[in-house]
Amino acid sequence: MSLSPDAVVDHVAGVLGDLRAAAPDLAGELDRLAAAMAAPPRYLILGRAKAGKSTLVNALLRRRVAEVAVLECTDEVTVYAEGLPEGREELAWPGAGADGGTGGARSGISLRRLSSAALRNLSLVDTPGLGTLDFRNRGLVDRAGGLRRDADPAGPASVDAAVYVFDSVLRADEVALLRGLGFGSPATVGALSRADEFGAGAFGEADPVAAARAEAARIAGAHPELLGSVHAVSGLLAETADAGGVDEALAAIAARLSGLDRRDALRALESEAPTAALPEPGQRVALLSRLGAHGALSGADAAAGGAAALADLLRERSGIADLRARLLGAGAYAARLNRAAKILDAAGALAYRAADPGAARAALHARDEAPMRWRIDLYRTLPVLEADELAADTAALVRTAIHADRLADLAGVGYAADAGEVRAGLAARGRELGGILAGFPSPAEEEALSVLRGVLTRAAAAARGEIPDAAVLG
Ligand SMILES: Nc1nc2c(ncn2[C@@H]2O[C@H](COP(=O)(O)OP(=O)(O)OP(=O)(O)O)[C@@H](O)[C@H]2O)c(=O)[nH]1
Ligand SMILES: [Mg+2]
Repeated sequence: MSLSPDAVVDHVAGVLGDLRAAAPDLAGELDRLAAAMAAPPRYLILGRAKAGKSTLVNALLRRRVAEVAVLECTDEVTVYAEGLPEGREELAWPGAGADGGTGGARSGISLRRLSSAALRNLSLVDTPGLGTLDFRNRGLVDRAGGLRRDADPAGPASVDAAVYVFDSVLRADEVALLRGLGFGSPATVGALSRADEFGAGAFGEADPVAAARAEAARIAGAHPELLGSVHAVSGLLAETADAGGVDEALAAIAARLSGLDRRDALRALESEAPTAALPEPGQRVALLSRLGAHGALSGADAAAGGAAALADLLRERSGIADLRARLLGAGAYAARLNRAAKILDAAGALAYRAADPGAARAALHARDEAPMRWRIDLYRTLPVLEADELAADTAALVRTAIHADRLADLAGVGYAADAGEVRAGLAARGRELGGILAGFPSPAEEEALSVLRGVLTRAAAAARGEIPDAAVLG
């Protein structure tokens, strides 16, 4: 079984292909849906004002495209997607009518097309900060949060997943926001930003990046229903390393701190007056603005080896590779499940308009038994389950099942379990579901449990050797 994002795309492409064959009159609209399913997953980047969202966008795109500033800065929602010719075009807000709901003024949402290898597998939507002071920006953030529900699934503003950027503890209003986002925790990725400044930052005794990584793991463990993972990142260090901010001149300045006593190096970075290490004022400014104090201190020795060595060190400190792997791996898989549900719904609505609706409906349902389908149907229920504290047990069962790639996962037993233990585990799971159903399940729980029951029944048949494992798992 491959639980890759591509496996989800392939399933939906198969369904749309079947439908196209049965309803050639719908070819144009079905091709549009197929292209939308094939386009890379799109992440909404959300977080408080100044959390480091735009810096992170630049770091992930390996290019300085988003404006970054010390003061509140981003005042538009920008969809970054791969395409040529490069350029910016204004979009209308989904569901807002012909003028984008602005009465002719700027809509506040635009599509920025870039030729970028980074965007081939991932699309990002930068937003103004939550809790922003500017009234207009606040409206934009609210609308951006609604893109999941309102946007045409095949349109450029349709989002599948989110990256929540924050730089300290999650406050109550942020938890409430995350709970209402509706992507499901596997498609909601936390970025604990400014890892280089975490805690006391460069000026404390502890390594700020190590402390941020420990805190990220703690937050992920505390909020499994909100965030599928949390990654400590320094957008600044990643942006400098990957978006062309490191050159030999910068490395030479940083190398001036190499071999210094730590206190002397800190003093050189803090002091506005020239020091022996940094005699020119511009040197200190260059280090602080492009590396920050922690980057300058921890990178000094590497910088003595040149720009490439400094960039490698910054990349490691930044944590960006870990975040990127999540966005392209498990996050992308969940994002694909979200988009698949929307595209299949749109295809279902289209089928009614086919010249031969009966044939179209039959084609649409031809792959209902495909293993990928239960995962799509199950994932649909997850955002509602995760928003309901009373459904936490069901949500946990659903999260496990979504990612199950062996019968043992569905049975809740270890990989070393023998066939008998797997069968017993599946039976125990079935009783567990029965217990939840005998309580007061919510409609979303009933829906999830009915899908899960079907899966467990087939898994039990597979465990008895009556059908192949792949008929259940893919
Ligand atoms: N030290 C450090 N500074 C950072 C980091 N990320 C961003 N910054 C700085 O923080 C400031 C704000 O960064 P932005 O990326 O503009 O933040 P934003 O969340 O997009 O801000 P708004 O769009 O105004 O909400 C800038 O001065 C950045 O250079 C980081 O990882 N480490
Ligand atoms: Mg910004």
